[in-house]
Amino acid sequence: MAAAAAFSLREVLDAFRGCVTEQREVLLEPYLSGWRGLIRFLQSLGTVFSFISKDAVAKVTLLEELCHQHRFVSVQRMVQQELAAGPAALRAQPGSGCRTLLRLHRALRWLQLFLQGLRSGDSRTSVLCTDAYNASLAQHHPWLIRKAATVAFCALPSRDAFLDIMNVGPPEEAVAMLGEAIPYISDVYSITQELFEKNDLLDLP
Ligand code: 1Q0
Repeated sequence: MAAAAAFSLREVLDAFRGCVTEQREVLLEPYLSGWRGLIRFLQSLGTVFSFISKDAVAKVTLLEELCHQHRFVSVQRMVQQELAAGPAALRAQPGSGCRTLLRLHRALRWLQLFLQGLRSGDSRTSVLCTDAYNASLAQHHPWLIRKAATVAFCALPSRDAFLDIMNVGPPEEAVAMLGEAIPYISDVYSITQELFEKNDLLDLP
């Protein structure tokens, strides 16, 4: 059996870099491929995290299917098309692209904060991860999920192991690449945030 492809931060960086067009649209294909790369990383951390990776895979797969079916190219087009039938219809649709993307979008904020923490040099990855989670996703999760997530974070590898798994060479290079990746991820995050805010979609059930 072929070994699963190793995680490479370079690929994830390239995907997020390729997301934003000159017109400041967020392209779904590289966005979802960035997430696929991150999920691969999460899967390599062990079964403690599989309840998280399963949810992420389900969301990415659903969005890939919707993109294929409806030819959504960008997040902007998806919002526009899904809103065409009116906001009430969109709110009543549990499998919409918008509500699904919103979940990943909130997780992107977690990622942004977590990577900033990793870059800062703090070696306590589980603390960094918990702080990033509490400042982002946690407010959208019920108690049981918050509890399970916090327990799983205790199983995170050390900062050195993290930098090593990024597969970009020595720690200094990995840190430099984090510095390169964060602005792209932040850009994608803020464009999407503004779009969802403008269309009153930030609390889609
Ligand atoms: C490295 C540690 C990973 C920690 C991930 C932090 C996120 C914790 C999220 C816990 C989610 C629990 C599963 C279920 C959640 C759903 O209830 C929730 C809402 O969905 P719905 O349909 O019920 O309304 N789903 C979500 O909020 C989406 C969560 C997606 C999480 C995707 C996380 C992917 C993480 C990738 C690892 C990136 C590591 C980056 C480090 C790279 C540098 C080496």
